[in-house]
Amino acid sequence: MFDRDTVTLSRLFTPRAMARVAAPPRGAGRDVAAAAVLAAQARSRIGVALAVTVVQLSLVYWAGGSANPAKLLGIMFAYAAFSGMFAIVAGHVGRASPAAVTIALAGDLSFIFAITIAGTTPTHYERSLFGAMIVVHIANFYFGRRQAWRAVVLSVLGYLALIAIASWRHYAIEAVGELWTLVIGTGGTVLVIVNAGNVRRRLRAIVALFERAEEGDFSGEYDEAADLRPDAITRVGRAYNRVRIHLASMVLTDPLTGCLNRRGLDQALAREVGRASRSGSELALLALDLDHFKLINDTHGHLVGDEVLRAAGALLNQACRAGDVVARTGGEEFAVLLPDTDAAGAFQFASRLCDIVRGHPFPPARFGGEAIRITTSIGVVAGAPKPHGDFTALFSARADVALYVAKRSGRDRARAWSSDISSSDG
Ligand code: GH3
Ligand code: MG
Ligand code: MG
Repeated sequence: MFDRDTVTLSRLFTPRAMARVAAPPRGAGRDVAAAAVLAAQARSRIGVALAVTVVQLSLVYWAGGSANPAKLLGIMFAYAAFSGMFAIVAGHVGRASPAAVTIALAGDLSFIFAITIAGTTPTHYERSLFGAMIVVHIANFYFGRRQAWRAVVLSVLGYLALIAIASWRHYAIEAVGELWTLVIGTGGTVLVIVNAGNVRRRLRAIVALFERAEEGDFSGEYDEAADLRPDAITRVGRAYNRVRIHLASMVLTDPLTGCLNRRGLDQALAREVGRASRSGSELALLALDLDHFKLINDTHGHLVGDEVLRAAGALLNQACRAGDVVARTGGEEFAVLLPDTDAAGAFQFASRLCDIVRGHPFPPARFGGEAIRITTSIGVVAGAPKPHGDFTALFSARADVALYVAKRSGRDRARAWSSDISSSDG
């Protein structure tokens, strides 16, 4: 199950697929992308115009159509020249502003309405709406929702102009019927734009979750309840929600002890520093290093050493209150993060931890033999976080300095950081 979901996700979220649904570029980036799209689409535009004209001419020659071939060819060449020139300029300048994109779309719509007037009887003018819908769809897909709305407005204006021209030429036009066709066509198009926008927004939310996960932050969850009708995107969101639990435990926890690892601690520290600096409360960090641990391995073997580490992690977790964070930061090194704790409270707790570790018989009974006694040294730092950049790194460094002093002053003790600590030897 887990594997299948992973494979599905990896297929869906290749970097290229993610880039396609990522937030659209803004400003200069958007203009560069628009120019590239216009340049790339020039050939298709000219190709489609040629095909439409060939069909219209075929109708004239083989099906007795009444269109004027010269007019059809004139419109086709004018549009091909316009599109080609536009693409050349866009490619050369390397940018196309939103106004330029709208002009290009207006060119497409002008071609559709002009070829309709030249090649279609007024009773079939609604055919132009199908063409206009394609332009709106292209605008929506390649240039975003705003351009799509502009294309809708231009299409409606174009179609109204078409009807006006037909009435002016005294063609038999049923104006109410034509307007009704226009309303239905526009309504359908609007629905497609809104729907596509929703899909894009939901995919962007999933991409944002993956981007956070890439940074090691698995706290975000896809909000399944917000999807009124669960669909394929909901299934992707659900799959992410399942997978994120596994990923979070793989990336943020230490497999031996089940405590957070260094990355998990860094995240918890950043989170707690943010919270404490917002609320103005204090925060404490303890850096622990088991004493003479090498000796445990040398005397009892690595397996027993591992078991002692596992038991030490459990012991620290037991001693902490809810909200405290225990992490294994290295081989026989741990850290404990204490939110809402001042220097005096943290030092008292650290001293109690020294007592607890010293008094605990390691390892668990299943290893038999005599109980192993170990001790730990602890560096303590506490304070109210300042909202400046490197507080987290400074905090950790100070806890390490205090730990170093605790080791140097004889081990099995806690030392609190102070500005003159490095000169004191306890
Ligand atoms: P000190 O009091 O100065 O900290 O002495 P120490 O022996 O604890 O420190 P040192 O850094 O010299 O050695 C750390 C030891 O921890 C060495 C290594 O074998 C052991 N160790 C580190 N990671 C693991 C682990 O995952 N499992 C086991 N069993 N031992 C480990
Ligand atoms: Mg060590
Ligand atoms: Mg040690």
